[in-house]
Amino acid sequence: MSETFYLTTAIHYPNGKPHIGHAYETIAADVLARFHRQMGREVRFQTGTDEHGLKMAQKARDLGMTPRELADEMSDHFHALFDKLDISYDRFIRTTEEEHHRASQAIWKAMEANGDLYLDRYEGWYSIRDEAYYDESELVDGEGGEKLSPQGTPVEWTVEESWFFKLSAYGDKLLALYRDNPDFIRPESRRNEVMRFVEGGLRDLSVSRTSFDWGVKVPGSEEHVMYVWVDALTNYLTGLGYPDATENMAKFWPADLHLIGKDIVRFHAVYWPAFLMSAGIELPKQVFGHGFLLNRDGKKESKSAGNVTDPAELADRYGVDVLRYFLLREFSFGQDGSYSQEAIVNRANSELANSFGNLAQRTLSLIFKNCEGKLPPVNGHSDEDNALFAHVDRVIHQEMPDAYADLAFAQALEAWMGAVFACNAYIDAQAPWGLKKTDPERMQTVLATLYICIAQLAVAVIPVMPESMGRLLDAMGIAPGQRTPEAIRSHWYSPLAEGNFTLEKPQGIFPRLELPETEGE
Ligand code: ME8
Repeated sequence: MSETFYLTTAIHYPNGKPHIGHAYETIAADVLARFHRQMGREVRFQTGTDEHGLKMAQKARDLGMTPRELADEMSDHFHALFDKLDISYDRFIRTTEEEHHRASQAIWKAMEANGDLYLDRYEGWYSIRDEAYYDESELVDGEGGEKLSPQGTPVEWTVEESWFFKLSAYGDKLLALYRDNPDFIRPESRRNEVMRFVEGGLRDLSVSRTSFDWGVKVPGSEEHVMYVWVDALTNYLTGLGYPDATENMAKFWPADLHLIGKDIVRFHAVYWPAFLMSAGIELPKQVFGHGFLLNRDGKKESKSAGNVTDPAELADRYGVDVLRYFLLREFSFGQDGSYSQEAIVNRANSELANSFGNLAQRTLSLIFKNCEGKLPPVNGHSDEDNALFAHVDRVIHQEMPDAYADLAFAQALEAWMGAVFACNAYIDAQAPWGLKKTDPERMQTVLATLYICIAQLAVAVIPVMPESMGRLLDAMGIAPGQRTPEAIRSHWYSPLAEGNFTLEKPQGIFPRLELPETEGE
């Protein structure tokens, strides 16, 4: 059996349309899923929508809809966006699915059977937007002196009867988990934050609500619905068929990676492992909290702040692959970054159109014109050819896979760009356009060398730009089954070069982009 890899994104609140942060996280997860598949692993990739909770209920009420209607409408937008962005998910989960209610009740019963749930009264500062209670000491003062959560959202003093989870009993076990598995929480800065939080002592967690009924019913206590985070986190199990002992559970649980944003690390790295320990279920291997995308003014886009860029519009305007490339190339994944449309255009033009696109276009056009579209033979290698191969090999066999596996997307693409620059420097130095008359054999070798390097570099960025690299490799006569770096190096070039394939007149893959007139002033 091949090695497996189960990764998940957060499930998104469908209380509005998706914003760029949702696209960012899901694209990053998709790149990883595609990368691991390319490495021959059996990947399962899950995303979806988180449809319960007070936030959904309130938003629906404001809009004069039922929560179910709101969830249906908005979940469709997420689904459609992810399809548009070429997200290769295996399962799109909605927490209103009946299977999910069953899974959430099963984990609840397992925690109850372990003696970790009890009924009491809850009073505290509750933020509806964050769906979380905060300790008095965590609150900050707003501009008008009002109390705000550490995320800057309004809080209200709330009193209700509630089921509690004995989180306080899990502090030492959690600290042991973090100590024994230094990679359980990444990046390091988030791990430190969580460890400090847990070392400060954990209080029991209120895990049910009676003030509204939009959620999963508590088994045996039907006037309570589960705190939305209990059911939300359980989605990662539901998608594999829990509580049944399914083939997918056996194959894919524990999850290899929960990819989430930095604001919800505490839920995934403290509550979730505690719930799982309580229920006697194995723990996921890693939680990675990525940074936030901010707009050009350094502000976080959010539905509640109303400053949302529609990622589908960006994809229509600049191209899906350009957007995917930009988001992963521009920012260091663990850190926040601010973006602008000007930055998208600049990055796409300098790196995709002018560097890689132009390299491919120049090379293929020369083969088309000077070699009648037939792939030229390699007539021995010079030191320059060998140096270029060594550079490209290092990048695609070592630097890029290491960086992808480490979620260092910007580094993977920086290494890729370095190899593209090396190819451009090589073509300029070798000037194959001048060799046709003076040394046609050398021209053939130079073009063949570039052809191999371009194909290898295209394969290495398939996870980031699947559609455009697919198009380029099709045009180069490299079939889907041949799109592994190993296959390219060892098998395909000679049969192609023996005349089985003829290039069509090459079309540019990345057009030069322009900024719409209203942007970038
Ligand atoms: O938190 N930049 O849902 P959500 C980057 N339903 N990432 C961002 C972002 C931004 N500006 N804004 C949000 C929830 N995110 C819960 C999750 S999981 C069991 C339940 C990320 O729709 C955010 O950090 O508010 C989260 O990982 C994801 O988008 C969904 O956010």
